[in-house]
Amino acid sequence: MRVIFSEDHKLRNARTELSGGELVPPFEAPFRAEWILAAVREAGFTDVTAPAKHGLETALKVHDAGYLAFLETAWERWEAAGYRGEAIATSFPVRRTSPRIPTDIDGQLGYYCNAAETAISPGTWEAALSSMSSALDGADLVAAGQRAAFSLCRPPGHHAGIDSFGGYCFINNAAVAAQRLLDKGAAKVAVLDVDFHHGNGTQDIFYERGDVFFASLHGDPAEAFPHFLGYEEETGTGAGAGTTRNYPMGRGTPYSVWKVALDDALKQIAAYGAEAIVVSLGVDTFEKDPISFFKLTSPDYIDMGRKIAANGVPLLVVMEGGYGVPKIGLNVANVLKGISG
Ligand code: OKP
Ligand code: ZN
Repeated sequence: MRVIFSEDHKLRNARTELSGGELVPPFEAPFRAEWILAAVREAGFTDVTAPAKHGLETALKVHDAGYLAFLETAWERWEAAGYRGEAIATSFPVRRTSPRIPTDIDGQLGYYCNAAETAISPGTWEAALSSMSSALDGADLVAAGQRAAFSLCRPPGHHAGIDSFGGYCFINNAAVAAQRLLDKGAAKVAVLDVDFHHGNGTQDIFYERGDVFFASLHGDPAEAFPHFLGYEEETGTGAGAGTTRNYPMGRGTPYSVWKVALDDALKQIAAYGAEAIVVSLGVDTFEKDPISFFKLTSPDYIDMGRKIAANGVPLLVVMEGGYGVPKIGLNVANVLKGISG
């Protein structure tokens, strides 16, 4: 299985995350990708290539043009405003506000932000582009007939919506990859999100579309980030009616329970008739993850990979979350092993 990885992920190296009222070193940091790459190589996945540089053509089919233009220049505008810290949104258009988009950087930062823990820093845009490029090259490999590929994306993407960033995410890599698979000839694609956190950005992007099925297994939003989306009753609307499935689960969920939801999600994806599956792979379901509350163990990830591959359709695995401990590398490698059989 080919691994697509860009060293430019290192350009996303924020100093701060707003956590518990403090500015702390971000959980989503460069060492994550280094641990994952080392473990994946160690497990025998040594065919690692850097992605080509891609433009925004595909991203513009899943994101708002004004949003992408904002992201591209947000840091320079923040710096030009004379601020000394990183760009953190402080004011948000919640209920009963004007639909107008402000013109100043503070107003736009709040307008386009869905979660304030995530600071925009120098290099964030360039890193997000490189991450998107890894997803696009992976999609192209799968479209060209590969059974499976692994896009080692960083920063992650599944919390980036049509027109918002947050949850460590800027460009929705999995959504861009799914769009690319459609553009290369697939009629129907599924995104299977197994990250601990609900893929609210991906759901937002495809909620009214019938050409992408979205299924997410995650911590119950009543008690976990992203808090405001991911309930069972959200099943899609318009042309997308019936093409969203959510599996919220509670504190302490072990693999024996989690895998029942996975089996159902895979059954739904097969019934939908997806020609390829993009897997939003987060390993923050791990028992030792510092910010999550499921109880998966390292061997569970091998079985997870086996189950996902059993559907028989081509797979693009896109990296999302997983934090804190070097074992995130082993857990990712185990998923790839399970997929490879
Ligand atoms: C990104 B991904 C912890 C609060 C967590 C942000 C979580 C983002 C997760 N103090 N807030 O889905 O792994
Ligand atoms: Zn996550």
